[in-house]
Amino acid sequence: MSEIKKAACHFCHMNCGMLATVENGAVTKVVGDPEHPFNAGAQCPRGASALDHLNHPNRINYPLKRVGERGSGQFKRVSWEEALDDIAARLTVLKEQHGAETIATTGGTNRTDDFARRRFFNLLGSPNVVHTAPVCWIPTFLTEASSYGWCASEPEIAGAKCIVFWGHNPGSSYLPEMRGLLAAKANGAKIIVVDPNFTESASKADIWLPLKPGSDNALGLAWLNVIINEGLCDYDFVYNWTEGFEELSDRVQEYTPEWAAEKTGLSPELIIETARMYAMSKPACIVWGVAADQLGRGSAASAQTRVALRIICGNLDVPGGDVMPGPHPTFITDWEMELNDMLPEEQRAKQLGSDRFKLNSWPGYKLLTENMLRVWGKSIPAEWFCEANPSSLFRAMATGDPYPVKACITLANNPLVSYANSKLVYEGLKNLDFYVVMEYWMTPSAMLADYVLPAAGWLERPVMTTTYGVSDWLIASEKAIEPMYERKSDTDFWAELGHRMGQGEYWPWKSDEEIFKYRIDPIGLEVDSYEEFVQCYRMHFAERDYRKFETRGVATASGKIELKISLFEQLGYDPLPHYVEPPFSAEAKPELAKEYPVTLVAGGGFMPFFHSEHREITRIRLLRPYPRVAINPALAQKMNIQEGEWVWIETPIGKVKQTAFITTAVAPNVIQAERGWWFPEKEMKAPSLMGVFESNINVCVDDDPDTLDELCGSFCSRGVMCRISKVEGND
Ligand SMILES: Nc1nc2c(c(=O)[nH]1)N[C@H]1C(S)=C(S)[C@@H](COP(=O)(O)OP(=O)(O)OC[C@H]3O[C@@H](n4cnc5c(=O)[nH]c(N)nc54)[C@H](O)[C@@H]3O)O[C@H]1N2
Ligand SMILES: Nc1nc2c(c(=O)[nH]1)N[C@H]1C(S)=C(S)[C@@H](COP(=O)(O)OP(=O)(O)OC[C@H]3O[C@@H](n4cnc5c(=O)[nH]c(N)nc54)[C@H](O)[C@@H]3O)O[C@H]1N2
Ligand code: SF4
Ligand SMILES: [Mo]
Repeated sequence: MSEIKKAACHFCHMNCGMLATVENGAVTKVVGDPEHPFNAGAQCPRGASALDHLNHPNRINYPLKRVGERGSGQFKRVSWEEALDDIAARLTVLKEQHGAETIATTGGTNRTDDFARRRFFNLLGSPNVVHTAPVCWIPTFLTEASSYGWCASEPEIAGAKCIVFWGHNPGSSYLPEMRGLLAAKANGAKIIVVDPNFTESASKADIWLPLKPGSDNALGLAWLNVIINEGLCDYDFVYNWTEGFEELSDRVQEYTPEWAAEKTGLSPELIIETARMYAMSKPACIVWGVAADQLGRGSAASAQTRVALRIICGNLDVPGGDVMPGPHPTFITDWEMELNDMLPEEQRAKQLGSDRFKLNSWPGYKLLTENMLRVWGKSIPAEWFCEANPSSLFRAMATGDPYPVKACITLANNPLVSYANSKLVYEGLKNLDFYVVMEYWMTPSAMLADYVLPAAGWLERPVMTTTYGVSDWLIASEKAIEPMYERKSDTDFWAELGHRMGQGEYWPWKSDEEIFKYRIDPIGLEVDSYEEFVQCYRMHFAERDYRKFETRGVATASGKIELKISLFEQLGYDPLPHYVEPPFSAEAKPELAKEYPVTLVAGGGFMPFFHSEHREITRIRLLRPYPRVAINPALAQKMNIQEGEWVWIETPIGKVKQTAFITTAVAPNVIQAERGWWFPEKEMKAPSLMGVFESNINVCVDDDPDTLDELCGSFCSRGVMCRISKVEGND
């Protein structure tokens, strides 16, 4: 018997609709769903490899327990009962002896266990939940939320007259979104791309602004200067709805286009022309990418400029502008599922890094939540928005300062590759008393674990996505088959561990489907089961409302849209847009400029990979067998480097090698290295750990606390000082 199941690809954030054919309990075919609005039947190479992922011989299919030394690669198969009983017993002892805060967790990007991890940790009593939040979206979101009470995360580019893609390249990182860009362009919208490199998206732009890596803050300030001084603001909007315009006007006077030209490498004329283009096209959108969150110190300050631009030009929450969704009104959101109130105040205070990086942790979250509850009746989830700082966590693991971290559960994350300063992360993980990883594969990080647990993939479990829990829409998919072998869904893992640790009453559901049904019920669609919801509706969009600041008010302390952000002031930060020197510029570190004369961009999504994933899948790997670093022909010639040759990339903290890709897409003094590299085919034990220190660019990316964003603790991967040299002989 053959059946078609409505699945959703979870190999990137687009969650394209997929149709999975199931025959006799096995998935035999996966194709793009022609009726799905996101992908309209298309599949990228990752989506097309769904069956390879499902059936791959390297997949972890049973719980594994370490039997040799940590990192020796020796594991034995155990039952789930044995693994969960032992994990629960060990965590209970650690909590009793050292306190719940000594147990931490790390997670990956936009996965499926969203609320469950946080619920478990709140009930456990530990505030030390970590994701790559500080470098992925969160500084911008939280700056926006502080200024106008939510994030304007839904740019309506179809109706916009001008669209600014700011450090964002859908041409590599959100393929289906590229259709929107092309359609908007065909519709006559002007496209501005702010990116040091000539990307797929830049190739479609009316104006490409190739600024120096890390100089976004200066460009934003100069745009504000031009728009304010040329009187191009939406004054009705500014006077009726905002606070702080006078102070903003005074503040930006010093940031002239000439001043910014020196910082950005762009001409003053181009800065002025593009500022006018953005301000004079109404409505307009700023679609931002995570480049702007990865500037290190100054990431949130750079977000402040984009926030102010959107406000003074009247593009906030208007049709064709940057729409602010707010929470879904009836669906039970992640925030409602997390049980944040269960985490005692004294445990919140122990959140690592929250004394210094206050916006993305309990101090900021508490204030934001108070404001949001007043206007929306719901807050943003603590997951991603209220976290321990990753660098503080790994330092605490490695050094015991301010207190030792004894145990960690890593789920859907490859810390050795994803966070800055991989060698420090390694020291930290090696130092743990107890480490648990739930994974598809034996990754370098999983090699260090005491238990490695088998995770079910998107064909084996239902998925419901609400964009980190903050969109007013949701998309849902059903599982095609039951999990193969002994794989489990991530949520099942948290629930089953919770049951063993005295949390039973808080985990009343028996399956992911039951949880999702419980959460969609208040929408009132009258479906008998979650599967019926997926078959009949598959997604739900709350009714779209614009200019909600008029009807609902604004979730800030003043009740106004704040150009001068009072919440920043409350936390002790500068409330107005201002300049922060990038942490690795020649001005910031003149002593290093001579030795490390090249600027490294250590990031940017690229096809066919998603972060550190898919290196095992042959037909994907064949598309890009080795890591590549983009080098301008002039620099390559100077360094005597030929196309395809191995090249050392070196910063003061580390050295890795990648192969040369010689291209004029990068400027002569800039290189762009790929991220996420390790080699599943290499030796599966320490110290090699599948070559994780050979080409993984985060070996070279620093996380010195003084270089991190002051508000959110983001590390800098865009604009790092480095030097390159040809790899000689058998180096
Ligand atoms: N230098 C530099 N560093 C960066 C970035 C950069 O641009 N430059 N980008 C940053 C960004 S934006 C992000 S989001 C992070 C990404 O960081 P991660 O999320 O850690 O990256 P991935 O490699 O996608 O995922 C890690 C692991 O999760 C496993 N996995 C995937 N899905 C699931 C699942 O559903 N359940 C379970 N149990 N396991 C799963 C995968 O097999 C993989 O081994 O990296 C950040 N790090
Ligand atoms: N193929 C693929 N797709 C992905 C991912 C992946 O790993 N691979 N990861 C997913 C995730 S978790 C995320 S967060 C998104 C991220 O996707 P995006 O938001 O598009 O961000 P990035 O791809 O990291 O970087 C975007 C652009 O920033 C440019 N850039 C580098 N330095 C600077 C700078 O200093 N200023 C400016 N303005 N631009 C700069 C790079 O050249 C790059 O083109 O992609 C998602 N999609
Ligand atoms: S773009 Fe590719 S990886 Fe992303 S959801 Fe669609 S098919 Fe999957
Ligand atoms: Mo991300």
